[in-house]
Amino acid sequence: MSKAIVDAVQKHPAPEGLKYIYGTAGFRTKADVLDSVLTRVGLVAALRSRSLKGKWIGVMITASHNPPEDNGVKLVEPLGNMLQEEWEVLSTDMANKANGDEVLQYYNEIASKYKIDLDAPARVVVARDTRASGARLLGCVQDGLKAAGAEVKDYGFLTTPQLHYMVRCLNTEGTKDAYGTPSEKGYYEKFGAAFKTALKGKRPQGSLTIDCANGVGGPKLVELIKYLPPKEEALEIHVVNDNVIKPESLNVDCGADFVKTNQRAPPSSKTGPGDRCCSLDGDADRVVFYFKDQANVFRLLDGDRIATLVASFLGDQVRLAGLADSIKIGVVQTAYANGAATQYVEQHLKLKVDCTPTGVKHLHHAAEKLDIGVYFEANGHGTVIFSADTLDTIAKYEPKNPGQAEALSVLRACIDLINQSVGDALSDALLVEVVLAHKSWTTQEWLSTYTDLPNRLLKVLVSDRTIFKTTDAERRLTSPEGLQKQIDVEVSKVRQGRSFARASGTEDAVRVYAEAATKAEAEDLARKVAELVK
Ligand code: 16G
Ligand code: ZN
Repeated sequence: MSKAIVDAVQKHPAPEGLKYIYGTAGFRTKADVLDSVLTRVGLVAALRSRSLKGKWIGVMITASHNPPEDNGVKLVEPLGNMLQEEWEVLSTDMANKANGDEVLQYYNEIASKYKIDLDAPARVVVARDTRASGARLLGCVQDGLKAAGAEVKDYGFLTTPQLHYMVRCLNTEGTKDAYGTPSEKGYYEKFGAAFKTALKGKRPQGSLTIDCANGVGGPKLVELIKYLPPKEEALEIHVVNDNVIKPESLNVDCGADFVKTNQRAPPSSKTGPGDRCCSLDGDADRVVFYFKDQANVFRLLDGDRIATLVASFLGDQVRLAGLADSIKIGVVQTAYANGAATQYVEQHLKLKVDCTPTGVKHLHHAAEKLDIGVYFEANGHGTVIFSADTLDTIAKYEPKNPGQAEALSVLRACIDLINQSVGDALSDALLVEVVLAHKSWTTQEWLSTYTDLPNRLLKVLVSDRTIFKTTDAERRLTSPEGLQKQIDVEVSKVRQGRSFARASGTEDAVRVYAEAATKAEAEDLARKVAELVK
């Protein structure tokens, strides 16, 4: 095996002078400098699987909403969670070893440090999005996996959440926690059936247009639609921006990141006032909704809105089922959540709000501590997770009357409809449709639940972003010294002011967020804080 590892690494030499980091969402950069990283990730995946007695580990090749020339890779833990932080560090170190001998030495060091039996089975599942570089990078991972003697299942093209689903299904197959059939068909059948049951014969108003960012979500959505109830009985879906034949169009002028960042519909959109739309990102783990109002003004319904909608609905169903005393719902947000959303959850829905640092893994961990944890980043990443005790309570509960029985059955269907392994744009979009159908709400009614505080996000280029250190879920700076005090002074000058600065985890920049009672005050505050940061 040793020679095979050295040979595989030498086949894909590392470019000189580059430093790779396993960041918030794995390794991500220009695709043409990733070959060496992918081979080494293959080795790490095999080690991780062996350290867990041969459990299946996932490798997803994607760069999400990044431009077409980028790519990336991330590892998935057995239940579909993001890679453990300790292993992120090992991955970073492995990616930066200079040559085959150093890689082999580090491989053996990891094995001895974690007492990994190198003869134990290693099992790894791989999949990729539709980027042109994906096939080549897949070859690089496979070289690493083969050299490490791993058993490999290649699912071809999948959305990121579908890969997480496969990993969880494979590891729970045949146990009491079995999550589903580990195949694409199994995924569509599970989510399609749950959608039908959760609707309870109610029909969403009008149709839904789904912009797929010209990414892998397009063909997968077209497939999923075949498993949904016929449009005459339930939901009519129009699929747009699903061109994966032209990989250079991925995420260009469309998709969730475009819509959220530019606060407008994709230029190609032909929808009229009131038409309900949503956009996925390039690997379909993010979704945001939007529509044009009667005055033709663009209205965004982002991750904060999805969280409030879903939390309020699940809260109602838990109460109607008679379970309010035993099941508590909480919402997890980041500092980017609009202050009005936080206030709405706390004061109107009367639910607990937790705030965590940016990045799905932080929200996921916080949500795991709740009975029902609803977590969404404002940018549309998110899902709902149910604790083992809550699942048990809901499964065993005997309803006392037909009303309770009805709510209980909706809750059970929602559990199946929500991808428990990770935020899934396709499953999240269907969940939103279920809630709107039950509430008989239009997007305008959904929007009217509260009014967002005007806000502004700025990107500031600094000479060294690593000096910006934060505390309190990134809401306050501890370094550079004195800066937080200056920000506080500016915040206190505007009405309903809030502002924070944090180093980006994905770009070489500091992000400044500000909100206030009026647009002018929010813009002004953001500008002033940006000046302080420079
Ligand atoms: C990554 C994160 C996303 C986060 C974003 C923040 C995952 C899967 N993705 O894309 O959740 O919102 O980084 O980027 O965790 P920033 O650090 O550049 O602001
Ligand atoms: Zn994504």
